[in-house]
Amino acid sequence: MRYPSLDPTLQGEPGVDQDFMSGVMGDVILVNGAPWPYLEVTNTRYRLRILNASNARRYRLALDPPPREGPAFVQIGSDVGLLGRPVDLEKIDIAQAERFDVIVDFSAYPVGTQVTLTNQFGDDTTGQVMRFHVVRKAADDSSVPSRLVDFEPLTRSDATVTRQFNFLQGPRNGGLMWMVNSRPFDPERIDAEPQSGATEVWRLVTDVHHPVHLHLAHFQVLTRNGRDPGRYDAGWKDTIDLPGGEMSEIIARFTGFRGRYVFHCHNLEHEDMAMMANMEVV
Ligand SMILES: [Cu+2]
Repeated sequence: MRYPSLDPTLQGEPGVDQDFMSGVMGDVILVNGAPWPYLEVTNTRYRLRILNASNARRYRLALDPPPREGPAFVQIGSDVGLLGRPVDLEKIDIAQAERFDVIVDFSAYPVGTQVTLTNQFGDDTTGQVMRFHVVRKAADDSSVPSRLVDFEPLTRSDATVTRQFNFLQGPRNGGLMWMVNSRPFDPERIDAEPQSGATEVWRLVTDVHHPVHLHLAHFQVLTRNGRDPGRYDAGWKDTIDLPGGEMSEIIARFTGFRGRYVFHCHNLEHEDMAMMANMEVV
C-alpha cells in the first residue's frame, strides 16, 4: 500500500501530497482487519458496535435487502454510552471516529438470505462493507427496552462560557494548512481553559466537511446551523460530523480530570496537517 506522505520516512515534515489534502481514501473496505468479510448469523437480534475507523471516509450504512418489516437498525448507543431511548434508523451516516451501537433483528429475513451492509456514499468496491448470511433459526427471547438509561439533556442556560472555533484551511509557510482559528497545532499553546466541572457551549465553524473530536469532554449537539440537532446526534457524544460551510453548537461538560487534552478534526490527514488544538481543564 502506498501512503502519499511528503516524507516517506514519516520522521520529518508531516502531511501528504497536495492531491491528498482532503484526506487519503483507500479502495478496499476492511472490517476488523478483513476485506469485505461475512458473518454467519441466526435469525435473531444482534448487537453491532460500529466504529468508523477510516482515515477520511464517511459512510452511509444501509442493509440490502432492507428488512421485510421493522427498522433496519435500532440505535441504542452513541459515541460514549447508551441513549435514553432507542432510535429507529433506516440508514446510518457515520463520520470518522463516530460510534453507533445498534440492534439488527435478522428475524425480519428468511433463513438463507444474504444481507449486505452497504455504503451508499461509496461506489464500486467501496459501496459494500460486509455481508451477513442468515444460516439458521434460533430461539430469541431478547427485546429492546423502551427506556435505556437516565439521560439529562443539557440546555444553553446550563453553560457559563461560549467559545468559537473555526475549522478552516488557510495559507501558512507558503502552502496551505488545516488549522483551528487560523493557527496550526502547537503542543505548547493552550487554546481554551475550561474550569473543571463547567458546562460550555462551543460554536464550531467549517469550510469543508470536518468530523470534530474532543478528548476528555463528552458533549451533546445543541444546534446545527441554528436548527435542531440531526437524526444522528442523539445522546452523549465525543465526535460531531460537521458538514462544510456550516456552524454547529455543542454543549460540553468538563468533568472528571484536570489537565491538558487535545481536540481536533478526526480526518487523519487534516489532523496531521495541524488541525488540532489544546485545552487545559483548570
Ligand atoms: Cu477536517
